[in-house]
Amino acid sequence: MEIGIVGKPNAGKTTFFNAATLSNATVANYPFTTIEANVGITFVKTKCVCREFGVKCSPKNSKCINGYRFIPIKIIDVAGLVPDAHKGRGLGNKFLDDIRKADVLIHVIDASGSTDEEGRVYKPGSYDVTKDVIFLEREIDLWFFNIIKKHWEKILRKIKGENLDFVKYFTEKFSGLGVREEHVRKALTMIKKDIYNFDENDLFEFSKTLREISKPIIIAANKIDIDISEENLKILKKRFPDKIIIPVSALAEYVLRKYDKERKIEYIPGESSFKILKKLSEKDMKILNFIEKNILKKYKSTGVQDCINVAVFDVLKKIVVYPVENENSLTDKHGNVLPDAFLMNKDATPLDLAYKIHSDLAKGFIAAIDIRTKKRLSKEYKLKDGDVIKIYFKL
Ligand SMILES: Nc1nc2c(ncn2[C@@H]2O[C@H](COP(=O)(O)OP(=O)(O)OP(=O)(O)O)[C@@H](O)[C@H]2O)c(=O)[nH]1
Ligand SMILES: [Mg+2]
Repeated sequence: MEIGIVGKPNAGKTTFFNAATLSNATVANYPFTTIEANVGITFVKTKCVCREFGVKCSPKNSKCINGYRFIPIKIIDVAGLVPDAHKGRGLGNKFLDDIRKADVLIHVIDASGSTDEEGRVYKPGSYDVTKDVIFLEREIDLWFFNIIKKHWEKILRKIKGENLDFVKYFTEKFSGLGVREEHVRKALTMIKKDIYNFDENDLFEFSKTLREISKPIIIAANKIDIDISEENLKILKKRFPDKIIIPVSALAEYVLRKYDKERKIEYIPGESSFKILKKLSEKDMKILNFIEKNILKKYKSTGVQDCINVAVFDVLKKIVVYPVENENSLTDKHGNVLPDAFLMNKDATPLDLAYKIHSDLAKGFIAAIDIRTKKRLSKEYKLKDGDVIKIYFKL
């Protein structure tokens, strides 16, 4: 699973990345600060099942803080994209190749309207923020389209000549773009036209639809801490009622996580409050008071964790499943309690879970038990969010 961060220069992508990963990649108030992609690990947050079972977790593949399970996922921050990047403007869009495998994109926009489409700085409110949404999605769609277009004629010749299955062959060809068979099938049903009769417009529509399915975009309306952003957020939501738009202050989240790490405060990512742990300087207090009043009280969180959670749970519809070896102590063979939390697709089965743990486990799969009901589950049972499962197998 990978999340890609995209947006025009200077929108706050790297600040978002640093907040989400607590890294120190370079941030600056000028365009094209980032040239090489930053790759890191962030965490999706879910209520852990430990409280329900009354146990204390000792997680291995994830972490548990105050009853919340944090599961790692890869996140990538790339260079800014400007209009006509697909024609080579700015840094072009070659760097989009860095996010070709991303399952979902977070589009960071400067909701304060203080940067133009090239990332040049102006007075807050002087730039129409709705323009970003349109141009950026178009650039990404054109990038996707151009990759597909380059191979299209050859693909059609090949499947016709060798009588191959289009969906299978196409998916194989573009698996590097994170495209799966079900994405291609869905895009084809939505286009409702014979692939052999596609003109350029049809191919663009098909590529765009496939991009929307295989790389959905959510919008992080960043710099929400700047006054005018509140008004712009309303404009964005009105203009794009079907899009997911989340108010974000990447800078505030970065400060809170950093202060938590320095033990100045206790802060759990995504929460609406923090606890001050010691006497702080006047400057620190001023910053924290500002964040509390203008962001946490108003929007319930800084929005960074929300973006990651919405991307993983609402958009990609992932569920969390906990495999254990001992159904009584909920441990693995080393005594770790609820050691692993796996992100699975919503229609995954116990056999899929076995594969995720180890292919040997899947090969020798006998049965699975739902720890809550102690009932035996069929191989085809559809796992549910929060399931705790024991798998029986022979080697
Ligand atoms: N007020 C405010 N400023 C922010 C926020 N996030 C980022 N910034 C500022 O916006 C400027 C650009 O931030 P970056 O994170 O470097 O932006 P970027 O999108 O990675 O920029 P490029 O790498 O140049 O494309 C910096 O001055 C940041 O401090 C925010 O939530 N609030
Ligand atoms: Mg950057």
